[in-house]
Amino acid sequence: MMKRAAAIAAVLVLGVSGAATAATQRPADDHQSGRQTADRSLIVGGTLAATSEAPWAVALITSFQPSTQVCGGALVRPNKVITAAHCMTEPPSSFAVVQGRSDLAMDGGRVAAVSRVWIHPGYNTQHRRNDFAVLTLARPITGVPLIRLETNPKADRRGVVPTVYGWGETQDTGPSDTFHKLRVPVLGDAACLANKGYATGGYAASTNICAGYLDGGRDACQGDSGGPLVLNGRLLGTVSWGRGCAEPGYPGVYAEIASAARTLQAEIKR
Ligand code: 4AZ
Repeated sequence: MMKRAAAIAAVLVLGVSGAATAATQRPADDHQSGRQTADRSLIVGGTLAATSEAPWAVALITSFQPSTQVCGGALVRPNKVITAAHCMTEPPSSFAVVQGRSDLAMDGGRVAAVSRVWIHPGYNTQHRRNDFAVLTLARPITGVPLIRLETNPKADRRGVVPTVYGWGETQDTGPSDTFHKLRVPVLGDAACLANKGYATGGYAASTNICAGYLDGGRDACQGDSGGPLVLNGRLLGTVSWGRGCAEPGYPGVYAEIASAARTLQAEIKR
C-alpha cells in the first residue's frame, strides 16, 4: 500500500508538476497532500469494466517486486504499446505491461516486459504536449485484438462521447486497482482554454482534447495516464493531465492521437 502510494506520488510529481505551475492560485503543496495520494487514485466516478470489452487496454506496472501499477496504455501491435511520455520516469527494464487482468491484485492475463521506450521528440515537461511514448515489448502479446489509431484530426469534435479506460485512482468511487471505464464528453478546446491555469499550463487546441464534466465528479485520475480514450473503436487520445481529478471546472486533458498519428505510426511499424 505504501509502495503504491509512493509510486503514485512519483507519477504525480512528474505528471502534475506542470499543472502545479499552471494552477498558481492553489498552494503548490495541494498536489502532494494526503487528499491526493491517500484518497485519490484512478478513474473517478466510472463503472467496472471487463477487460474483454477493451482487450487492447494494458496496465503499466513496475517490473520489480512488489510491482505497482503506474499508468495505462493501449496495445497497437502485438509488441507495441502507446502510453504517456510522462509515465516514463524509469528505464525500460523497470516496466512491464499486463493485459487481460481486471483486478491487478489477482493473477491472470498476460504479462510482457518492456524492452525499449521511445518518447515523442516534441514532448517536454513544461508544456506537456505530445505526451506520447511507444513501448516495445520483449515478447509480443499475441491473439489479442489491437486498437487502431484515429488519424482524423476532426474526430475530437465537441459533443462526441468517447470512453476512457483505466486501473487508476477512484477516490473511493470504486475498488482501486480494478479496471474501470467512464464515458467523457468532448467539451471542445475552448472549455479548457477558458481555464487560465490550463491555457498557461500548456493546453493546445491542435494537440490536446478537453473531455469530462465541468461540474466535476467524474474524470480520469492518477494511474490512468497513458491509458486509452476510445471512440468508434479507435484510439482517439491518451490520458495526459489535469488539475487534480474530477474537480469542478477542471476537466481531463488528453493527448490527441490524430495530431501525432504519422509519427506514431512510423514508430509503431519499426
Ligand atoms: C496524472 O497525474 C493525472 N484528471 C492523470 C489524469 C488527470 C490528472 C492527473 C486528469 O497522471
